[in-house]
Amino acid sequence: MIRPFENPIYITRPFLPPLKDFCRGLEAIWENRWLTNNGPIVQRFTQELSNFLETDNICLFNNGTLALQIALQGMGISGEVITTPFTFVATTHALFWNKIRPVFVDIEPDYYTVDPEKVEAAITPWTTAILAVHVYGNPCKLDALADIARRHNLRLIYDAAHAFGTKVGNKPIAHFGDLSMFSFHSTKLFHSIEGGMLTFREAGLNDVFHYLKNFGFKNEVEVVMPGTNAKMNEMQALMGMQVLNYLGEIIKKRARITDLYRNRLKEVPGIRLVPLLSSEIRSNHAYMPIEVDEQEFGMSRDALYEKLKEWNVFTRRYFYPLICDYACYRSIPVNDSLTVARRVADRILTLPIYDSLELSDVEAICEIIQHLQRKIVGEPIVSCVASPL
Ligand code: T4K
Repeated sequence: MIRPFENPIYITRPFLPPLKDFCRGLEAIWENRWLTNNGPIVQRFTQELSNFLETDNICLFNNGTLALQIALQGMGISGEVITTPFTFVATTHALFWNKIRPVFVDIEPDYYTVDPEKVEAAITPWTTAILAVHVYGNPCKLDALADIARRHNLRLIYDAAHAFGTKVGNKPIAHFGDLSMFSFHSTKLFHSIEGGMLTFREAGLNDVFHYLKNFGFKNEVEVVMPGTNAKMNEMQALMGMQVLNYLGEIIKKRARITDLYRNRLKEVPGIRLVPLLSSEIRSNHAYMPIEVDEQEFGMSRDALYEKLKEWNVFTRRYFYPLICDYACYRSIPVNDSLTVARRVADRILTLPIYDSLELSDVEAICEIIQHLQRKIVGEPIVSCVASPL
């Protein structure tokens, strides 16, 4: 008998390393009395990430938003940047804080990443860069975007907030484009409580990013640029270092959850799943998006989102509304019709996924979704489902 969950099932729960290991790490911090400002643990974490990602060009931050903001400032991006409206609002905020005009173009319908054809069509003499998002951790159309950037002499920047752990043909996703920003927020499969990272092609940017995240200080007496304070602290680095040890295990558990969702939901009328990724891509299983077709499913996405709450299941509508529809960005002219982005934003629902989510709970969530669908179309309910809360 499927009953409403006793405790809320959220979209995500952070992975936590064993408490005793974290406490041991804290003891070392207490002994050191070094809490922030490029302390020894931040330095070690940087080295470990550098080994893991096979690149020396990395810089850590206190969160992903400031990392992206600093990336744009440090690279001297200005004028117009072509980007996606189907993302978390921080992608566009980073442009805004640099006085850059976002040019929103449509996404492709399979994996919801920016559509390269639309990007090319939106280029003007003021375009300086493309800011694409590996949304849900799925890689953008990497070759097509690289080709456009090369032909038009544009910088190619990836918001890879969701994509830590994703690989393309054995290469970490960090190796694509001129620069990538990763978020290590607690809601991400890999996290440092809060945190962010830039990886980049040009080694010369290393100093620039280090200055910018520390008020622009080059040394005790020289401030060489108007920086801010965006440094990662020692507790964040400690958490990140310990979570990194479990990354493989975390991704494996998420892969099992994804498979189960896919198997259980593929036959449900009105539920669309993203197509399977090509075999050269190793997914990090960051999110579990589904599209709800109101006609076929018998209930709108919003109705399903609300109904699931009655069963104590808290899904999210990542990413609805589109960024260009938020009050603070509504006045920016948008030339693209954004047909796909609008359709997807109205149908998308991201289901709970995290390493400690039991497979039996995934079964139950699917059962509830199926139950709701059958109830609407009036088919007999095979399994026994209790009333909602
Ligand atoms: N670019 C993209 C594409 C992004 O998605 C993001 C962030 C960024 C840039 C910026 O990176 P950061 O500056 O954040 O590093 C969350 C996150 O705050 C945000 O990091 C993330 N994207 C975005 C997609 O989601 P909310 O407001 O939806 O999260 P919240 O607080 O509602 O949490 C969701 C659920 O997670 C909760 O209902 C319960 C669970 N949870 C959450 C936290 C924080 C826990 O169980 N424990 C926790 O500590 O924004």
